[in-house]
Amino acid sequence: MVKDKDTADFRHDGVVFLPGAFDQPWIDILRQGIEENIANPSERGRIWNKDTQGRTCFYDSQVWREIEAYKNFALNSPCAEIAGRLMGSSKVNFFFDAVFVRTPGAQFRTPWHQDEPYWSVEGFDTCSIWMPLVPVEKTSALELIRGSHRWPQKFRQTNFGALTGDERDQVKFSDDGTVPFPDIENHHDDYDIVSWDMEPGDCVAFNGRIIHGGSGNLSEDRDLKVLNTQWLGDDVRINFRKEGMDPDHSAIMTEYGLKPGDRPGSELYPQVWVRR
Ligand SMILES: O=C(O)CCC(=O)C(=O)O
Repeated sequence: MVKDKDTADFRHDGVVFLPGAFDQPWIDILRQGIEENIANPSERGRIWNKDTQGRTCFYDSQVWREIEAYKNFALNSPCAEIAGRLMGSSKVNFFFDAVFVRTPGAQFRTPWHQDEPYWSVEGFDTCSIWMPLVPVEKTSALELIRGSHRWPQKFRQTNFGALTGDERDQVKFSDDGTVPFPDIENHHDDYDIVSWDMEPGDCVAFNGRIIHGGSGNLSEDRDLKVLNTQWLGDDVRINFRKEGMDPDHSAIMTEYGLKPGDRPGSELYPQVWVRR
């Protein structure tokens, strides 16, 4: 399913579109899981945005150990192999799941950001698999700036805590050497931005350093339910960031005996795929 060209494109562009990567049984399993998740959010679940008409964007993460459907998908679906082949890694550990659920007509767009600066790990070899469980038009799908995972500039990231106002979510990106993101939203044509019309079963796989955002802009009759799973390849090591992390795994990592510099492992970050 992953061709040599996909692996080359993933390395070069930081993103590939894989149509029809997952078959109907996985879609059905995940649809059931996401409904269960919406009905029973974890303590990390939160509404990122609610507009004046009551339309919401809900986010939750790291729920796979509680929701059987997510666990099954993480451990048994082709995801880990897809990620491993795209990253060119010898082994792949599961990192965590995240869901993004927008109600019909929600306009809220995720601010432009990179994922790795929020994580409790660091490394180039990461792969996130963004998988909508309903059809999504290109204008409402995740947008990514091709090749930006290799840009040398360190950007000051968006504090997603500002969306919720919740003290637990606050991340302070004030490190020297960072600059604010340029105004990508109002200068779309200046960037090599990609997104795709997608059907359930399709996915977009991207490197944790690529600049991405968007989604939303939904028409009145469209909702958007997405599961994103994040995967770790060969060079990834644990890193606790003084500016904070979101989601912050440092406490649970410490509880499991994992410390900065370690390769993520244990039952928290299971190794799901090995190259043979
Ligand atoms: O789907 C979205 O709105 C945001 C997804 C995203 O930023 C991510 O998965 O890192």
